[in-house]
Amino acid sequence: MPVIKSLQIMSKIVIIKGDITVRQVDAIVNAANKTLLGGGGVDGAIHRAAGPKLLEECWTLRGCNTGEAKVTKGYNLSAKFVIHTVGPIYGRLGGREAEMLANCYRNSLKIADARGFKSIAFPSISTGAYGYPVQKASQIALQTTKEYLAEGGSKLELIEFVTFVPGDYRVYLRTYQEIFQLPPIESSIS
Ligand code: AR6
Repeated sequence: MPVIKSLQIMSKIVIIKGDITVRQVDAIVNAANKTLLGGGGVDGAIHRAAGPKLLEECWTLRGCNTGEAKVTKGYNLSAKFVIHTVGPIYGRLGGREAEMLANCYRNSLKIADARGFKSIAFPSISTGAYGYPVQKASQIALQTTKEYLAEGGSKLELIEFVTFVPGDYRVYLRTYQEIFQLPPIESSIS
C-alpha cells in the first residue's frame, strides 16, 4: 500500500483507554449476545447508561447472529446510535472464530457507512466473557478496519478503539504499530 494511503487510514484510527459509554461519537458498538437483551460487561454498561428505552427497542430486533450487527438509537448516551454486534465465543466455533470476529467489525463499519455516520467507537469485542485472547483479537480488529478503509468508499472520519482492561491499551498500541509498520513510539520521540 502506498505510504500516503496508509497514513490517511492511520490518521482516522485512534486507540484510547476508558469507558465507551461516554464517547461522543455518532455510534458506539456493543459487544452483545445473540438475544440482544442485555448482559454483563460492556453490554451491561451500555444499557445502564442508555436507559430502559434501549432494551425496549432491542426487543423489536429479535436477536442477532454471531458476526452480524444491528443498530438502535442511543437514548441517554452521548452517542446518537448503538450498533449491536455478537462476537464469537472463543473455542466454540471450530476454528471459525477469527472469521466471525472480523465479520463483527466489518458489518458494524458497513452499517455506520450505510447510515452516514462519521465517527464510531468499538470496544474489544469478545475479549471479556467470550474469552478471545486480546492480542489476536486486536490484530483482527485493526487489520479488518484497515482493509475496510483501504477499499475506499467509506465516509468515516474517526474510528476509536476503546480499551478498558489495564494492559489492553498497550496491546492495541503495539498491534497498531505492527499493522501500520511504525517504529516503536520510544524511537519516534527523539
Ligand atoms: N467500556 C469499554 N469497554 C468495556 C466496558 C466499558 N464500559 N466494560 C467492559 N469493557 P465483554 P464479550 C470491556 O465481556 O467478551 C456480555 O454479558 C471488557 O473489559 O463485555 O464480547 C454480553 O451480553 C472487555 O475488554 O464482551 C455477552 O453475553 C471487552 O469490553 C458477553 O458478555 C469485552 O468484554 C459478550 O462477551
